Amino acid sequence: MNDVPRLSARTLARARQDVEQPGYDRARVTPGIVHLGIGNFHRAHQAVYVDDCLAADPGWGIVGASLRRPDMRDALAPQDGLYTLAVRDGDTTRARIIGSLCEVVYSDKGTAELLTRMCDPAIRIVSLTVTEKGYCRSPATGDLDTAHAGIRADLAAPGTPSTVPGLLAEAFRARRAAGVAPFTVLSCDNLPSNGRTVRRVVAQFAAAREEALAAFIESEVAFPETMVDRIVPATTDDDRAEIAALTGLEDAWPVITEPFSQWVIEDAFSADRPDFAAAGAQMVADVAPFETMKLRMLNGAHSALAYFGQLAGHETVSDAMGDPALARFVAALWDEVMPTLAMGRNELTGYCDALTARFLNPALRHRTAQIAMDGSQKVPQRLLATIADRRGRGLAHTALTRAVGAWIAYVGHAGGKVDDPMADRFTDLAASVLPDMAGFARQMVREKAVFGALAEDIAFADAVAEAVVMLDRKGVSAALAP
Ligand code: CS2
Repeated sequence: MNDVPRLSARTLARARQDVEQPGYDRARVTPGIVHLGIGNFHRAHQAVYVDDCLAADPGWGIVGASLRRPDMRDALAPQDGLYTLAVRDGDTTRARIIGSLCEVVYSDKGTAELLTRMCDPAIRIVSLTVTEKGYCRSPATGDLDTAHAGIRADLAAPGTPSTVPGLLAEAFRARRAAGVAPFTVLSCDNLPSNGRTVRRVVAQFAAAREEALAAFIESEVAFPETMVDRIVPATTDDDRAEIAALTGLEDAWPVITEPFSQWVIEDAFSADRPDFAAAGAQMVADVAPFETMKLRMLNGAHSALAYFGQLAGHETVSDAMGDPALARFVAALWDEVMPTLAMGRNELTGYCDALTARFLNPALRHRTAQIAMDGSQKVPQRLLATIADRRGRGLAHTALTRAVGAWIAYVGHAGGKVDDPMADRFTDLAASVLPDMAGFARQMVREKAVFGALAEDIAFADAVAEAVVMLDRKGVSAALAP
């Protein structure tokens, strides 16, 4: 690869002809957005919509922030923030260079530099993809987790915050003190009511500092709800080599995705915003029906495929969905979810067909291990909320219960040592209860932070325990046999 030049502003013109390039003068782009959590998802989603807005208004460039690691900055700084978006569909890959990222900030000495950017009056939106756990909340109640080590540290030293609630509260305090209007907080994470979720943790954090600050945030700051959707697997070295060959430019961190993309945004901003609709986003008054559909149908099935897939030895979502037992299971799961949604049957059937095709896209190689991460943060809104809804209406939920069982069996088989903020707790439970899988399942269901009110439901715990034992004894295919 030595003769392939590295992607940068200087080498951009040397990209192969069929590689799409920024359709605006990058020299005129100035920052208007700070984005917290600059990972692959953001770069394949929001940053692309923004890229499409920059020709009309170059004042919306993005300053990306990594909160934990320097690797994205180190990859993109030599590339002047440029990176390749590779859209894969079956045998074809289309490459496009995205230029909306002005800069990536990260400092191992803390977040002072980031706070300075967040307080710049030109910044009118702070958006986030920090994953479920970045909100430092209890997954079952949605309240700020005041026992969280990062939150405790930020409350003790609020001027040098490191958590998302701490950073946002401090930025609002500083802007207010300087007479600068607040920015809009735009959560792009996969959470129910993501706008209200972030508002709640920020306001609760602020209230623990100073009531007046909390009141200011509650009354002056907009936190629009959004629904985000695009499947974006982690980048591999094979992807890097393939993309360098395709574009003629070496990119240290290209991003791979599917053709599909959807962004539904509540049209309620504190200040101005780019014309996202012109870039294909849907600006609506109520995001909730879209968000519930996406979380329960797409993400619910994704998590189920991830846990069953891991148990059955399927490396990717397309392998798992190609397993007839799992495809049948997903159809049964969707049958249970659909009556809990606001959309009509026809619309939902079309949605299921589209999801099936997306899951089967073999070119994505979306690993089940990646989706299996952070189950304690994902299972509540992806599976348990639907179960609670169906129980409330006296409806059965066999498939949903089995999916929860698959998560617990997956955690149990790993002895609790999974990639999850609650891994220590799960490891303790596993050590005290296993090899009694039924007992482990009952103990897991008692975890209020995950199961909320369902933690008290003995009949539910019994049903989950039965599903886990079946999976453990018979294996996935036999346990799911009709
Ligand atoms: C996935 C999501 O990793 C996961 O948990 O379910 O990232 C999923 O790919 C996106 O929500 C699709 O929009």
